[in-house]
Amino acid sequence: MSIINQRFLQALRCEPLDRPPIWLMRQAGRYLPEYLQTRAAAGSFMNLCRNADLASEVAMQPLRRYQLDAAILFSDILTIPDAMGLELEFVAGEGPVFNKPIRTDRDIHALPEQGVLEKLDYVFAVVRAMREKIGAQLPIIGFSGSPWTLACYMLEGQGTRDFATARRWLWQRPDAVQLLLDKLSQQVIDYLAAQADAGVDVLMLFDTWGGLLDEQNYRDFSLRSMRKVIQGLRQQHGLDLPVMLFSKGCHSQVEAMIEADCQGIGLDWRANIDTVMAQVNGRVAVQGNLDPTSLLADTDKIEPIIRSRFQNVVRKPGYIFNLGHGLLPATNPDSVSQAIATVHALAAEQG
Ligand code: 1CP
Repeated sequence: MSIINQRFLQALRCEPLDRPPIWLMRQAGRYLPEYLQTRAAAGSFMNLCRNADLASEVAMQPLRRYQLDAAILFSDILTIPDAMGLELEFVAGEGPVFNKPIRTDRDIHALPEQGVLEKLDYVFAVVRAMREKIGAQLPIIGFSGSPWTLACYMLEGQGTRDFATARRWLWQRPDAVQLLLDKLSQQVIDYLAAQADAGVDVLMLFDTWGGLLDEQNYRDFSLRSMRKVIQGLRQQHGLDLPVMLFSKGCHSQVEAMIEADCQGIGLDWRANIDTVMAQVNGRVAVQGNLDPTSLLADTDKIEPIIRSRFQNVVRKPGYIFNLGHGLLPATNPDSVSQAIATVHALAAEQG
């Protein structure tokens, strides 16, 4: 399908543009009253993810409010471990919990390698429903958690502050962790390829917990498995869709990420966007990196914040405007409008 709004795809090829493409991590979510209403109708977050009508509806909600240049699949990164039998639950106020986390090497050996994709059919149904609603208008981003970030939740059993249990495994049982990452990499390859078959245009790996690792472990465990995923997509499935890596807290590893053969890298808010854009110099696209807490400032403060951070990059080839992490539930939707309008104005002034 030939997508009408090519801006995001052009930026991923580092082509010059009159303004950067704009999309926002967690653009569909709890800061929107209409999202909360739809989630309530679904009964729970996982019910929402499993209902193609409602999940595609919430993916459309931010597109109706804002001039965004990409849609993102509405789902979660923890769908793969759930389909592998760990039994995901979202406990109110506590976030994701696995009823059957990995406790021993034996649990890793016992993880299924067959039959996982079939259990994820509901995700591909959401992609198809989104495509039906969006038509050719916008590109759709498909995604997965990175193998390491999935392993973090599987070894820990839930989200924690520093994933100390998962990190301890790395030092105590590195071979077992590599086996886990290899098994996950193959699942991620097949999962992303199936999303591509269902109609997504760009693939993104969320490596939210890559930044918990020291440099060597980041390369040996997290980045190594993401590189495997990219190679698998290309070699096993013959796919040439652009792939973006978002390793939160890893901007000192940009060179290694580029070597992993990705087309774009996401930066969190701690990176200096000017410095990284200069360093990358058009070899891959760079996405980011507004601090999501900045959108909690008074709405009239948003414009000067955006101007001070992004004035030098809005016309640079390969720049994609986004946050440095997901939109927070407390965000005022009007502040999001203000941020987007300011990016438009900044780019227009430089025309
Ligand atoms: O209560 C609710 O309605 C659920 C909130 C929610 C939402 C809206 C969760 C639970 N997941 C999502 C959707 C989601 N998750 C998307 C959809 C599309 C969009 O961006 O608009 C995406 C891409 C994710 C990815 C995701 N889930 C990540 C990676 C990105 C990131 O934010 O770092 C992670 C770490 C998760 C796990 C997860 N899912 C949900 C929560 C609250 C969490 C984080 C828990 C923790 O802090 O460990």
